[in-house]
Amino acid sequence: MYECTHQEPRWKVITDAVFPTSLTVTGSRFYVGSRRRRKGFFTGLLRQLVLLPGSDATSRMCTGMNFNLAVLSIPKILQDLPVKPAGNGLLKYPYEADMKVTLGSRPPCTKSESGQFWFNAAQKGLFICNGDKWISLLEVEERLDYLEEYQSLATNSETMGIEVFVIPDVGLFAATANRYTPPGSAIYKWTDEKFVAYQNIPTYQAQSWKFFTIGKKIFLAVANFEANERGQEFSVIYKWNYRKEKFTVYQRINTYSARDWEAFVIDGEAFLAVANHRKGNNHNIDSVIYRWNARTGLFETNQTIPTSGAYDWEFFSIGPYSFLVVANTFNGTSTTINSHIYIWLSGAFQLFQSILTFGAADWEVFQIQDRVFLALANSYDSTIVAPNNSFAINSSIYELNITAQMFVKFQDILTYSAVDWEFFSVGEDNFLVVANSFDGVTFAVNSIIYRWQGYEGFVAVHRLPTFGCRDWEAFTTAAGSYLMYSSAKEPLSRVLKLKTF
Ligand SMILES: [Ca+2]
Ligand SMILES: [Ca+2]
Ligand SMILES: [Ca+2]
Repeated sequence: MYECTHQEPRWKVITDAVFPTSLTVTGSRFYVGSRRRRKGFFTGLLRQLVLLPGSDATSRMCTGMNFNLAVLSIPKILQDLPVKPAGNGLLKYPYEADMKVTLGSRPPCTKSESGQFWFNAAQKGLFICNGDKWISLLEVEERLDYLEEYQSLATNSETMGIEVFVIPDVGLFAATANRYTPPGSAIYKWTDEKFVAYQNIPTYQAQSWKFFTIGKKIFLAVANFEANERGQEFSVIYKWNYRKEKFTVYQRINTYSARDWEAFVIDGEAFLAVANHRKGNNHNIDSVIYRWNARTGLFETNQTIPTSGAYDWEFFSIGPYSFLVVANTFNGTSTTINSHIYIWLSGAFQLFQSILTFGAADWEVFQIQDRVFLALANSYDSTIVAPNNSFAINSSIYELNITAQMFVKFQDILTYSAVDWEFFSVGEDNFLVVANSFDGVTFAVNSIIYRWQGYEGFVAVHRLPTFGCRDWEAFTTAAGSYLMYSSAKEPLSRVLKLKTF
């Protein structure tokens, strides 16, 4: 509210009684504080005191202080808040207004609650009802404190990739891309705050899943790395059957050791890109971009792009421009090869920029304010010779330089056969988690969470023991935020809960 002298508070009051859920303060007087000699006047530093209508003490403020400060500290919303006339139409004086503060979970906010307050103790927020919805007056932004193991999920077999998605009015799901054919891969449904097995789908050394929608149609595409029992090699697009509430086969597409699917929309048209890793022993093959044909209801080849051991596609758009970046892992002799960023121009993707990568396994695009970044996961540098470690190498974060119209290296981060980056936010803070999979000796390596610290870039803040870590996914439910990771080396995935304060 205001301060008369600059003193740090040396103590705080902790009440032993629970704050009442409903408190009438009509006719009440509040003594904020007093000092022995100048009884009745508050001196000292007062933090986070909200002035409520009807309790305006401006006229009683101690002398010799800056009046503007007191005005400034009244939340703006309260300054304009009209005090609603009571039933008889007479405008009450502010100090006669009926005040009501409700605790607990979000109470209703209609005309009759207008001007009332809700204190959300769980999230430390004070809200006022404007007759329609709760408006935040003070809200503590959540901050990541630490992580807790939340669910240990035994999977069908080792899991190469996880995809978490929401089907509207149905729920939250996770699809795991599992190694062995029987029983194949699995879809889990978030039930009673845990993932529970929902559907099994036969896959052939599945590498990843991609969820996407076209209008009301809901799809899930799997990248199969191996041929089926009859030697046919294809990846499959599944479609959600609303009636059966299950995914069913929709379209099979010939792929070659497929690693990844990417789904995107350009000018209202839906596309799918597959990362073909190799054909037999040949890693220098075409990856394919398919376009949705609304008439046939099928994906058709739109463009082929030569790739070298393609591992990942990542789509992003900046303003009117659409980009697709590929992670090239291996060209048959070396992992130190270029990966390419393509830009969509006149109906096709054209080379935009090449970046030297080292067994590139993943690109992750993210934005912090108006800055655009690309995080690259480097897994292996084949040019490094023993006793030096080909796995303990830098992964890099690139930033788009608008003037130069290219991505420029922003930061190098030492990683251990990095295979995935995942970007996520908690409150106002931004984070990257890396999947470190192998340090040259063991698969038991820490995966690291980095926090965006502006000028310092990304700074390591949490070390998470993982085993053969393959993929990270971040997701949020009404109950909180979570990270999930899969292991390529054991049939166990884990959900971690983000504890905030
Ligand atoms: Ca991808
Ligand atoms: Ca990623
Ligand atoms: Ca991921």
